[in-house]
Amino acid sequence: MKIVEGKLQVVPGKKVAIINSRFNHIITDRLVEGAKDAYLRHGGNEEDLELILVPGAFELPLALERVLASGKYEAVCCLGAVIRGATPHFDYISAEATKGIATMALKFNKPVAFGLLTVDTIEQAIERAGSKAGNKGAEAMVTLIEMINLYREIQA
Ligand code: INI
Repeated sequence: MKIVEGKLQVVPGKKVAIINSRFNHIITDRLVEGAKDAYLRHGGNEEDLELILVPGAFELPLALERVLASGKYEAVCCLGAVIRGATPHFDYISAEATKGIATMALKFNKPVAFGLLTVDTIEQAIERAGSKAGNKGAEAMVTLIEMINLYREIQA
């Protein structure tokens, strides 16, 4: 049986964008650090990586649409952190961001990684931004690298 899967090696010369949400930046800056570190450790060049900042998670799909429509990027890693508060706001923001990111990935048929934390507490966010539960930004970037290579394998 032939197995088709993506390598964990950055494709040289292809631009990759990170879109990060500034809201809860104490957390999301750590996700960017993790994503950048993963990209470089898997053979990427810093010049091929661009960071695009948006105000909050709700804006992630809006910027993603523009970024993918520009045709400049091979793939996009979306990062952010939605932390539950006392009102239903969390549910609306996290649902719209999640649905919007998936919709844009399918519309433009490009690899897109989902590195949006949706957590109940700040402690859960800290755990996932470079402490005891790892760094979800790094995990999202590794997934993105695999999917870039998988798309190429399937197209070939
Ligand atoms: N944006 C986030 O990224 N995380 C949050 O936890 C959050 N909360 O809780 O409000 C949040 N809100 C801002 C939102 O994403 C938009 O930027 C804002 O509504 C303006 O469109």
